[in-house]
Amino acid sequence: MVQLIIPCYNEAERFNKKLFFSFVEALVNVHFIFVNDGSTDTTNNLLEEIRIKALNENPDARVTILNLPKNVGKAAAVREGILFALKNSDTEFVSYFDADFSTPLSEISNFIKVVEIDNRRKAVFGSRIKKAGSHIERSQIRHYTGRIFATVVNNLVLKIAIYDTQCGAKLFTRECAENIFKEPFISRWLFDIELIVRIQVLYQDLDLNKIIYEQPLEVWKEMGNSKIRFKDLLKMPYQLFLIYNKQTNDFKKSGRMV
Ligand SMILES: Nc1nc2c(ncn2[C@@H]2O[C@H](COP(=O)(O)OP(=O)(O)OP(=O)(O)O)[C@@H](O)[C@H]2O)c(=O)[nH]1
Ligand SMILES: [Mg+2]
Repeated sequence: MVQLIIPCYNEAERFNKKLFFSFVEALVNVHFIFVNDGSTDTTNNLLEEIRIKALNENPDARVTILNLPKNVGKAAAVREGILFALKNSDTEFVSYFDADFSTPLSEISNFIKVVEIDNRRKAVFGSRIKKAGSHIERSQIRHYTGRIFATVVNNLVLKIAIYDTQCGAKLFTRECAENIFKEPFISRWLFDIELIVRIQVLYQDLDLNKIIYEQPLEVWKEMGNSKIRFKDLLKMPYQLFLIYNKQTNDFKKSGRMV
């Protein structure tokens, strides 16, 4: 079974219920875990309404709401959701998608396909590649800043080519998730990079290109009302430095120098 975590912070206005229910019918064997991260609006009521409607429409629907008493940020909220999901012995895959559905939930089927087709794959990342045949609607400024960010991170920290580290849609096998979500994250918004670093350390004797698969998304739409604040952007270079340091230490501890 796939456990799909959706972190929600003050999503009462932005959350598109119609869109959510249009996906739900097609997704069998998916357990939705909404993590309400200390929202101060009516997100709690919205999620409860969704849960009841989903059950009314389909008694087998699986929707869980985790209410965190205070706001801990996306990284910690996703981690809470994943740790909760891993307690279920039926869990084969865990995944997280943003609540604005910039990545449509229907993409999850492609994620599962690519991981099932090759059992060396442990992680699938949605990748916003603008190419013929895909519909990636992203503002020019975000596209270009994203490309610069990815290039810097690839060259300085990861030393491998990941086209899109920051896409909010990812899936992991149980075995991988049990390891990489064990420890809390350093950063609120760069935890995707921390996850990649943890994967590098965990599978250091294997070919990382076979472990991580980037799935080009068919559709991705920028939804606006981003919750990343300017203050968060300013913190990113220092957080990247901390992640880099931690990576070096973790490799040293495991006997490998970078
Ligand atoms: N748990 C938690 N989730 C948050 C917080 N802030 C944002 N989120 C969630 O993180 C996800 C992404 O937030 P967005 O505001 O869409 O981020 P974005 O800047 O639009 O990022 P892109 O969509 O990738 O461009 C959503 O599911 C939010 O609800 C927070 O403080 N805590
Ligand atoms: Mg968004």
